[in-house]
Amino acid sequence: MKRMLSGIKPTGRLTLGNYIGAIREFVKYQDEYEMYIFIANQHALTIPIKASELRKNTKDLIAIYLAAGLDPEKVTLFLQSDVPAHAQLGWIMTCLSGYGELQRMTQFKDKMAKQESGITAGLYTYPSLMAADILLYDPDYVPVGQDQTQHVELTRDLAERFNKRYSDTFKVPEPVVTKVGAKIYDLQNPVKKMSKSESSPKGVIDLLDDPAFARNKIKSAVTDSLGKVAFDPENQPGVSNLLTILSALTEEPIDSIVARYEGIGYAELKAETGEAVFNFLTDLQAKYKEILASGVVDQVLENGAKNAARIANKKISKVYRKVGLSL
Ligand code: ATP
Ligand code: LTN
Repeated sequence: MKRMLSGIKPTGRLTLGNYIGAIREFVKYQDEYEMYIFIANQHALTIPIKASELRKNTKDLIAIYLAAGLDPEKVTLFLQSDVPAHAQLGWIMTCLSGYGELQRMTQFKDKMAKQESGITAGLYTYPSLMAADILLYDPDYVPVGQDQTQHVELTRDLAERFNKRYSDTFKVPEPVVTKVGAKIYDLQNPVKKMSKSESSPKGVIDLLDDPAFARNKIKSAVTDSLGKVAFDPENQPGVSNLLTILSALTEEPIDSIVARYEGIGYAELKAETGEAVFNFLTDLQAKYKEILASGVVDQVLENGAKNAARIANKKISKVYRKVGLSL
């Protein structure tokens, strides 16, 4: 079985975009791959965050992952900080990364351009830690959003550099970019990504939103004046976005939905999509509450860290030997 690894930062509440673009994909992958998924909580510290908030985000994230169908029997789910080898290899990767190489990272450049003050050194060296996160486990594939592909490219470069300088140690991983159509747009501004940090409150569906409230957001989604239900992201981004959401939640192919809507208007499409979102959230949140109340999260994380550490510790020992840190 091929191995797959991915991480997610616990920096905010999850949206329907995160579910459709990432979590749902992971649930599908878990039967095909040996999966490792971790919460990148050390990465969350690159931007100031309150301890209580970080703790809550982390617990919520795990509970939502489990509620969405990730099976801890199939997937190793753990916290980055529970496996100290991440920080250990992180330092070695930082020392292997070029200063200019990190300066060229688009995400860093964008954040620099936006935030006038409060840029931390951690934000700058973050891609080196991300490389360590990945290389510790020798995964074949790393599923990431488009914005992270440059970091996976850097990871590949660092793996090759290390292998060349010392000897063959790391597998060079392949990024897997989530499929087209797996991008959900802001309901009020359907040319912009639905994003937990940058959308208008009415444009984004939070996975923990009241389901009836979320249904209303779908009902007031921006569409167009063409009056014909068609999948045409360029000319009809709002309608196409609704079709993507409905198709993702019901597993009905977009073509088949479009065919059913011949001669039928947007109000009906919104009502059906709203209902699908309502049902999805109601079900997800019931499971989420049950999971939080059961205390299972701690157990899952404990087992996950044990599993992950077994692999990571072996790798870090090898690296320490090769670079000359262990005598
Ligand atoms: P922010 O909105 O704060 O920039 P984010 O929601 O993109 O953050 P990430 O932690 O970078 O958060 O995303 C986690 C995963 O969810 C990534 O794989 C990303 O590609 C996916 N994802 C996020 N938003 C969407 C979206 N609107 N549609 C599809 N996938 C998404
Ligand atoms: N940088 C990613 C989160 C992340 C990650 C990783 C993803 C940290 N380490 C290792 C894949 C593999 C993000 O911001 N979404």
